[in-house]
Amino acid sequence: MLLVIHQLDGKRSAVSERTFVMVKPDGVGRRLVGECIRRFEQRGLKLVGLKIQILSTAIAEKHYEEHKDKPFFGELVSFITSGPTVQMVWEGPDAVAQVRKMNGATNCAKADVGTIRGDYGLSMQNNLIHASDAVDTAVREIGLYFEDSELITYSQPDDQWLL
Ligand code: FUP
Repeated sequence: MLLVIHQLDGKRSAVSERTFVMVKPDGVGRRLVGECIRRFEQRGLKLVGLKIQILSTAIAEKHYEEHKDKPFFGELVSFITSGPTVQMVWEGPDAVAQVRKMNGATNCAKADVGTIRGDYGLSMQNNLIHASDAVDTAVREIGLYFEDSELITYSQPDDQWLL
């Protein structure tokens, strides 16, 4: 979802995007929701949608439909539906790629230290957090969890320093 092209100076510009982020049952269970939010906020991203829910099997299967033929699909669906999850939409320049970088590699054991997965996990399945891997994926995933009316547009006093 391309929103605005910010002219940063004569040479640079950044495209503002929205990306979908979900703290998984292990992240909620380990009380890491605040830590995830703190990192994205302090990086300069803007929270424009937020909810907490235990996913139904139907929505979990839809979310992970690209993996439906993989051997780990059943375990993945039962893990993601096993407890509360937090859904968020974050907005900002290059948000999709920046959040993926901040989350780290899928397998926490291989994720760089300094990323959420690299700092708080060691597991492949229990990897704490999900984020969209491309702008079109973000549009699909945001649509799975949020109505348009649940996402807000607003400005903040420090926007001028962050774009
Ligand atoms: P990511 O894009 O980092 O969320 O990872 P993928 O879409 O490749 O995988 C989705 C989830 O499936 C991962 F978060 C963890 C799980 N998974 C496994 O359990 N085993 C695998 O071999 C690959 C992924």
